[in-house]
Amino acid sequence: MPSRKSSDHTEKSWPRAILHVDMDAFFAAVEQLDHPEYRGKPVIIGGRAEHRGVVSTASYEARKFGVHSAMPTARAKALCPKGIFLPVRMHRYAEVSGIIHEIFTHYTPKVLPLSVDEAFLDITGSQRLFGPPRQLSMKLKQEILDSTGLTASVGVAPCLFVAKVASDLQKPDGLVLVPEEKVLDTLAPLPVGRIWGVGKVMQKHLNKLGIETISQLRSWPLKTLQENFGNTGDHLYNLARGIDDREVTEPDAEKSVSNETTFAEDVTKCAELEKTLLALADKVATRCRAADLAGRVVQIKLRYSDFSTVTRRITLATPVCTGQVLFRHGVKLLREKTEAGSRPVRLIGIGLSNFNAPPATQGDLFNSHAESGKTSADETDRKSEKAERALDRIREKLGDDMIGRGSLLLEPDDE
Ligand code: TTP
Ligand code: MG
Repeated sequence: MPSRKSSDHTEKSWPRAILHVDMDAFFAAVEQLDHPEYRGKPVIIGGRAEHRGVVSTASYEARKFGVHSAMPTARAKALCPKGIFLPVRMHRYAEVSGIIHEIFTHYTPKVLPLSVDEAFLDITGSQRLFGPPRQLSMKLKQEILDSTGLTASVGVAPCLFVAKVASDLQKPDGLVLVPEEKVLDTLAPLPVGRIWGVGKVMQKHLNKLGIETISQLRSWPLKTLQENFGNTGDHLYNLARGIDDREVTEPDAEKSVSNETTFAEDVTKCAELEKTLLALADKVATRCRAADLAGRVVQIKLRYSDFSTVTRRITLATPVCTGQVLFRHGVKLLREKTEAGSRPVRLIGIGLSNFNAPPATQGDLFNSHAESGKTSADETDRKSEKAERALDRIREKLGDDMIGRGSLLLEPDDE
């Protein structure tokens, strides 16, 4: 039956293929992985009801009771009294997040991390090596499962927006391919709220105009949409047609910003090494922010007294540009991956590389996502970025010496 094969575009290479991958019930799935007794049960992760906490996420078993992210935990308890309620263990989720984001880079250098558990991959150029999108996606899903024990859902489409929509269509453990000729039909029945940038307020506005679905939106002329929504009108018009020309840009892997120092006398005490590392991290971060760079790879370098030199690195889920965060990862590498504390050290250094656009400049649509406050760690990191940018401005005005480098106080660990 040659005709079946030739009409099945999922078997062919695509002229442009964007893959969106998103882990299933991420925090809850990690808890079920680490605690086999929770598997198959309603698991709800979040703040405590008595502290007016909210739900971060819920396992698919708990979602059947109507429990969902951002709902007050007290309400979740009322809906699902037999649920297993657990606190957020960000440290553990970040560890798994690091593994999956590393896996993404096996398939293409063009990776745009969106959050702790999701990313876009431009796999257009990867098809020669890994096969067409279905084959590549199955391999990626399998590698994630083998390495972490967790399932991910994948969507592939000719553009970012449709890929993101697609990954959500068959959750959990989904795989949905939307080749060009299926884009319009796939989008048509979906509610307008699925369009990026359409929040609750705009959705209400659209509903009032009688627009519930994307196909209804498509019947409105561009001019009318512009009259009603200004510039956003163009955006609505295009996305309703699956037109989205944003790119997944390759991070500049060559570039790196780093700083190192040689001690007058070899240092064995961890406290002193860490103090120096903090000052170096702050300098590196300040330079990165000045150049509008945020990087995903943190690297430290140590030269021991016998001149043997080691480097240790970690790839993060999202790009960072603050001394606070850089230091936090640097110090973890120092404590866990080197002999600091037992061998005298001559030189210490820290650097940031694998630059992508800083999250705040990735476009409004990404902002709206980021602002939904996905994780407490993200929030802490955003706060430290704000604070450090404020310091940058004061330094610019008053000169560098006015503000001590040690002013970067460490926040309590979020673990
Ligand atoms: P999501 O990918 O939105 O949700 P999920 O992975 O739990 O479930 P699924 O993708 O299968 O629908 O978010 C990823 C993690 O981010 C989630 O596990 C917990 C955290 N999160 C919050 O802390 N608060 C939130 O409001 C949301 C939406 C997510
Ligand atoms: Mg997810």
